[in-house]
Amino acid sequence: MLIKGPALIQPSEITPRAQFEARRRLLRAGAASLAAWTLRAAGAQEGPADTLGLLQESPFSIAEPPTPKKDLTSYNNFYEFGSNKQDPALQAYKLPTRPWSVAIDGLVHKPRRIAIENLLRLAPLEERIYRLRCVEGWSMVVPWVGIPLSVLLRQVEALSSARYVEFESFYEQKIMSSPIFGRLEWPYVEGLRLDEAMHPLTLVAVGLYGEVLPNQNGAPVRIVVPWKYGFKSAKSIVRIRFVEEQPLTSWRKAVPQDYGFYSNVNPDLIHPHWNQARERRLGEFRKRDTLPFNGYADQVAGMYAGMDLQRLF
Ligand SMILES: Nc1nc2c(c(=O)[nH]1)N[C@H]1C(S)=C(S)[C@@H](COP(=O)(O)O)O[C@H]1N2
Ligand SMILES: [Mo]
Repeated sequence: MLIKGPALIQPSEITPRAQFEARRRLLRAGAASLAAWTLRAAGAQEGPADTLGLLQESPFSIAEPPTPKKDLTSYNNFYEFGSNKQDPALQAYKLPTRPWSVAIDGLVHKPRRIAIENLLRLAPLEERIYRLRCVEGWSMVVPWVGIPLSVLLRQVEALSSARYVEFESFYEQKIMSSPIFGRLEWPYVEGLRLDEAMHPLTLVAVGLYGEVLPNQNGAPVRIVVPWKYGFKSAKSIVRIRFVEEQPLTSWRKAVPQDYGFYSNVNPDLIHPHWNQARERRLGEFRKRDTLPFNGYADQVAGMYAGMDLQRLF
């Protein structure tokens, strides 16, 4: 169902706003759901965006309306820029997003460093709408622009000993919180098992709402793992390392009793300190029931067959 887009797209060339709004109206009308559809640049502004031609909608996209952009960009966790949900929107302008590159190394045959400008040349852009939920209890539907992480990981030819990947976020003390912030240490570190990292629902995102990723959402490139709690989705990454042992992630290191490595969305988990059964979607009042694996169980539950998810949470 995918319609192939052009191979040469840069983050600066992501769908202009007007075009996206037209598409969103279609989404709202329920026309999109899982159907592939395209929108020509006709009537859109001139300039680089014209080269987009056709865009594509991920078959993983859900039909629910996206959370308003102002909510996605004004209520954030990005602790390098403070601990209030409003801080990242005010402080993350300090993040220097150019020049930027992502090193992919560790247990691989061909380590590489990929400049942000080249990152998206590796695959056609896909625009994807995902539900992403955070352990704090709020949830949202984000129209991410990104490519599957697997596209990047395949560039380096992993050694057979590699079993996990570790993500490292950008850190610079001059502009960010001090090296130990509360109990969190910088740089922020997250990780996935290799099969999770290769799953087509795991993205490297470079935009949202058809626009370049705002700094507070993890510019210029961040991970998105929609069936896990938000903290697994490392922002502003500079390194992806293939490793043999399960990475010691920032939150686990800081508060091991509360944070598991897997962190799959699980309403049934009996957690020592909080209940994960319900969530509030940004912009809504009434809480809704949280779905196992955030509603992506059909796609991802198989990866955890036979695992005790109460113990390996
Ligand atoms: N580098 C870094 N990445 C991070 C965080 C962070 O503090 N630093 N916070 C995480 C948490 S706790 C959440 S809930 C999500 C929030 O992403 P959003 O602001 O785009 O909604 O980012 C995750 N990625
Ligand atoms: Mo979070």
